[in-house]
Amino acid sequence: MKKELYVLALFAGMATGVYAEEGQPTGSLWVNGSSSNSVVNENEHVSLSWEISYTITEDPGAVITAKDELVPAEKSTMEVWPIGSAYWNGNLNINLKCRVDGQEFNLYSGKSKNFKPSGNSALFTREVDENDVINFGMMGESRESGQYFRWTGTSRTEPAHSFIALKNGDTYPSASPMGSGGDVEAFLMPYFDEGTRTVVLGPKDVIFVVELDRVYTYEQSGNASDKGYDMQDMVFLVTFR
Ligand SMILES: [Ca+2]
Repeated sequence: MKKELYVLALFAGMATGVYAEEGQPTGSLWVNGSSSNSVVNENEHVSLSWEISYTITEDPGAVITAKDELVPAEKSTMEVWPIGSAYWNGNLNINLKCRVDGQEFNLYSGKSKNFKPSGNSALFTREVDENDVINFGMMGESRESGQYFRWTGTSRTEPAHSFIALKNGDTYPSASPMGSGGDVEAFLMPYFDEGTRTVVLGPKDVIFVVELDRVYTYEQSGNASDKGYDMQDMVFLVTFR
């Protein structure tokens, strides 16, 4: 321990003007009352002070485009996790596909009620490169849903673009109960700040809230009693490591 203090005291004397690597803590550590030439002797008791700054980097895992495509910020491992699905009381089938740079994968096909986290394994894991374009396709199997995939990569003004990708701090759409004060499913609550109506996520996460039945919001349809556009028919999380 005494030897460590000796080394630290020397370091303090030399610490002025030290530059740290990017992302590393910066600052100084010094022996109180010492000058830059001081040496701490064995058996001498000293008190240390320090002032260290940490840089917190909030690099996004991926950029969300205006068409809700994801573009990784760097080469990384992408994981897709099911959060929940409240689609026709859970009894009808839903489907989820993913396309990474044109290559298509089937991620889920089954009952709505089974679309939920299961142990520690993701629904889908894939190595992705910086600037890959990642798209998702979502479909519900009711007669009202139209039974076609609603793909990202389409304009948000298209009726079938009935979903949105959101990152930490984003506000939920006003058309959804999360944005307007309606009923929010329990599975979505950990990702929802009720006070601000914003998204709560890790910095490298993206959440998709998806409407699988309707193509028009209440405002668009003009039918205020139609609560079908809830964007909770399929909810999944995409994370980058
Ligand atoms: Ca719905």
